[in-house]
Order: sequence, then structure tokens, then C-alpha cells
Amino acid sequence: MKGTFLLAGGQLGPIARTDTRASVVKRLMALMHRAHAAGARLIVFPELALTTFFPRWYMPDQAEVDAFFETEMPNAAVQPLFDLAAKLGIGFYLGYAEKTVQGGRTRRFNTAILVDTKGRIVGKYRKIHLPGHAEPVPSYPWQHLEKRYFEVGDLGFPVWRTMGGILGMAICNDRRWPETFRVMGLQGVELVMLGYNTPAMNRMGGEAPHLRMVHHTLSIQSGAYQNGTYVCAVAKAGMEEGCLMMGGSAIVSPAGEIMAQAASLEDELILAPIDLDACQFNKTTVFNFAEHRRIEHYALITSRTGAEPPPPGDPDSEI
Ligand code: CDT
Repeated sequence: MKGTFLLAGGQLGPIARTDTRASVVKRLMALMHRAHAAGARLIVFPELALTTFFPRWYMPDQAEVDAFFETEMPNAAVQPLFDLAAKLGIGFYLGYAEKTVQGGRTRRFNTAILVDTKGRIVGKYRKIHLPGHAEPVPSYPWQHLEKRYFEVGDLGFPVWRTMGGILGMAICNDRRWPETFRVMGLQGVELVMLGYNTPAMNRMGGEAPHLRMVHHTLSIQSGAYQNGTYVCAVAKAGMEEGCLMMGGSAIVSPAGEIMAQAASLEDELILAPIDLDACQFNKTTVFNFAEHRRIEHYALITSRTGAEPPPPGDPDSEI
């Protein structure tokens, strides 16, 4: 694969809490087969693609939580997907819950890996923007306990020269933060892959489902346009354990246009032709960073986390 290839997004429909890894891997393999038959060389799967989205439940028993984590990758349940990828010569992005021991300490991350066309793991990313909360809130219709079950990723936003291009990864909520795309844009990224699990409703109300979809597409389209990169964002969608998850998996061009988008809330393949050279137009014109960025005015981006408005002014001077 040079810089021109067919890219696939393998959207998943819901995964029940009782579904086995083996049954999910079968679905992923079916999508991979279809992607390969269509001519794709790379397929992007969702965030936490091997299980149901378990942070929606408060589980006081850590053993119950740990049942959703992988301690090895690949492992016996996922090995058939790696074998198929190597056999077909197709790369993939896969999200999963990672439990690992580092320096004698058990650590848990919301992780994505990039596997090349020979079935080798060539990249790992650990989710940095963890949404939700660490303590259960009984009044919520469902929980979002990512801040309880995962640590903030410790690998930054690397990119990898692989499969003929410069590829990067993000996970779900990362797409809402322009910093995610810009840090990879500053490394010349040409394709950002991300999986997501996004409820179709805000659990506190106040946002219509169509607005949630606008926020999703707005985020990935602006990330693509402002950095001259393709973006492939892939959902786990549909009614999962009583919680409706949005679909809308999409492939966006470096001009910011949606090239392909899923129509269903089920297992569905989306496809788009990628020409990584097309990234150069934005990268060398309006978003020629070396030419136009003004970092002397951006210090607050890395020195201040929360917004601090200026003190109130003279009330008489206010409009
Ligand atoms: N998985 C994930 O990051 N989902 C979030 C939901 C936010 S609601 C707390 C998202 O940004 O889509």
C-alpha cells in the first residue's frame, strides 16, 4: 500500500453484556472479510470493541470490572482476527480495555492498537480525554464511569509511519478536543483513526439527538480540515443494554467533507478511497503551520487548564 488505498470503517451494532469475546470477534472477522472483498487495505473498528460499554455500570467488585479487560493482546479470543488480517493482508485499528502491570503496579487503560497488514501490532494509544465521572451518581439514568475504571493515557498522541502513510489514533471523547488533532497535525498526520461509544442522548437531558450527531460530525470534520488529514471515526451503535448509542460512523477527507457515513445502527461497513497526497493541499496552503502558526500567542494552551475569565469590569462601561 502506498498512499492510495481503500479504507473501511467496521461499525458494530450493540454488544450485550453476556456476549462472549468469541462471538464479537466473529462479527469483526465478518466485517474484515467484507472489507477485504471490497478491496480495502485497512479497517477501523470501534472503541472497547470486544465487550459492551461497561463504564455505564457501577460495579463495586473489581473482579467484575476486570472481566471486561484484556491482560494480553493478542489473546486466544482475539488471535483469529490477527490471523485473518495477516492472511488477507489487511491492517486494522481495534479498541479494547487494557489491564497491565508496570513496575509492579496494576494499571488499566482505554486502549487502541494499530495492526499492520502482516498482523503485527505497530502502534498503541491510550485514551487521554476520559469523560464522565469517578463516583456513581444514582440519579443518572446510566453511569459514565470512565474516570473510575481507567487511568489517563500515558503515551501522548504519537503517529506512526506505516502502511504507506503517517497514521495516528484517538478514542471517542478525544475527537471533541482540537488539541488531539493539532498535536498529531504537528507530526504531519495523514489519517486519524478513532473508535467511539456515544450515547444518542445526553444523560442530563438538554440536547436533542440530532444535535449530538452535529457535534460528532463537526468535531471530526474540523479536525480533518484544520490539519489536512483524513479522519475515520467508527461507532459501536444501537440499543445496547437499554442505552441507545449513536451511529454515524464516518470517513472525512482532508478538506473536511464527509466521504462515507453509516446509515444503520448495526454492524455496517463504510468505505472510502484514500489518497494521502491529498493531505498536502491544506498542509501547504491555509494550514501551512510553519508559515502561519503564531506560537508566541498560544502559551495559555499548555499553561492553563480551565478557563479563567478576566475580573468584572466597570459596570457603567458595560453594554
Ligand atoms: N466513550 C466516550 O468517550 N463517550 C463520550 C460520551 C460523553 S458523555 C459523558 C463521548 O464524548 O462521546
